[in-house]
Amino acid sequence: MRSFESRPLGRLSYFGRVAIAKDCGAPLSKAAAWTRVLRTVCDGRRRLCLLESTLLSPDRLRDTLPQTYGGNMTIPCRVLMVYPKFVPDSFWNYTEACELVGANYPAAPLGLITVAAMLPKYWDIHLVNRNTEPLMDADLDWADLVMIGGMLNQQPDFLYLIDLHGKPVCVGGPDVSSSPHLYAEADFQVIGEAEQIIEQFIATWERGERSGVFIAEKFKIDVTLSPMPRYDLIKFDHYLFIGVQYSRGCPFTCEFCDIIELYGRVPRTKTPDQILAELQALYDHGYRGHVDFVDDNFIGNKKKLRTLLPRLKAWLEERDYPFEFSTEASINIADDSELLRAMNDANFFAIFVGIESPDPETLVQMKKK
Ligand code: B12
Ligand code: SF4
Repeated sequence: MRSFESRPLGRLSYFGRVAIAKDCGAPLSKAAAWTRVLRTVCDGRRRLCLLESTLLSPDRLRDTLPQTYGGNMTIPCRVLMVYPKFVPDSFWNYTEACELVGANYPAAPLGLITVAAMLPKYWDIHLVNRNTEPLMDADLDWADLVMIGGMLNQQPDFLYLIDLHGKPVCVGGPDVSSSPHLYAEADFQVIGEAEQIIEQFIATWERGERSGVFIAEKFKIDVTLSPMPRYDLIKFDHYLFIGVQYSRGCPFTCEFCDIIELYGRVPRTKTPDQILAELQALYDHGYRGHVDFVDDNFIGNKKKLRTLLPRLKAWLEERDYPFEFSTEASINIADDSELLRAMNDANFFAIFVGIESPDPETLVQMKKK
């Protein structure tokens, strides 16, 4: 009866019927349920698991499980997510614009909060954006694992953070994916879009291993399966705007741009329902105002965009226009007045356009005729 399956049980533990509950004496709000399978009976059609549940305080749970089961259990993990400082004096810090409206930095770290949504629900996550708030020793002391992500202009601070505290560090994001060799000192590297490989990292961590490199197959992520970002982790009043991502990838090939290397040439889009759910989440968290569609090229797939825009318009109307939108798109948007009108109707007030070159030959090379 007491024979015990030693495979990871974390996800199993929330299903099935609790047979025996032991009291650890801690108040319920401070206790965590650790449930294990005592016996599995299978009649060919159904599987019945007899579970034993023990209430332990979170600290005892953390201390007890790895010793008892050789690390072969899913246990809570305290994750400190850090967004490194951007280099000072970058035009893109929009320092004066931020000062004007009392924000600390233009945009929230959407990559990190998207990854946060992929981590097990029983992991605790604390996010520190070094561009908006200080990173305290207490944050690092608290953490079991530090996860850092960022882009090229964060590289100096990113590299500094890797060695800061001797805690295991997992790195990812665009700069790590572009230049993994620079981040070789990190214990774990997640290269590419995380949706496909984060499970491998989690499994490795939960097996008790403390290093690894995980490489996503390029451009294979179905973004319709990307989870709802953890908007609850960000402090809205720190930012000029909040990002939402509709698509990844761009059909052009501007030679200075990392997009096609990082996200591919075939734009992959989320569904209208998915985008409206993300906006609804922002709305429910109380956010109002400027939302930026952080797509590489918002009009990369015009056909699909045309189905999204009327839905966006209707959604805004029903809620009395809580958001106004901006985005990035290639200049050929200027040829499509119908699309521009639909974007205007959906409350887009600004489109960021890059003029790559005034030279027609160069434009032809970039597939921009
Ligand atoms: C919005 C945006 C901005 C915003 C700021 C965003 C912010 N949060 O701070 C603004 C407009 C200010 C900006 C500015 C710049 N940006 Co910018 N920006 C973007 C853009 C369009 C979207 C970013 C985003 O939110 N993505 C959505 C999330 C979900 O995607 P993601 O971050 O890639 O995250 C995924 C993976 O990378 C991974 N991941 C991410 N983080 C982590 C962390 C861990 C631990 C793990 C495991 C995984 C992981 O998992 C996620 C899910 O798959 C990207 C392009 C892009 N498609 O991402 C460029 C991009 C990041 N920017 C880039 C650049 C170069 C710049 C500038 C230097 C512009 C310039 N040319 O001068 C400036 C620098 C800013 C500064 N302050 O100095 C490059 C970075 C290239 C690189 N190799 O690092 C990109 C990729 C665009 C490009 N043209 O190549 N940017
Ligand atoms: S159009 Fe923009 S996103 Fe596309 S390749 Fe050129 S610079 Fe990059």
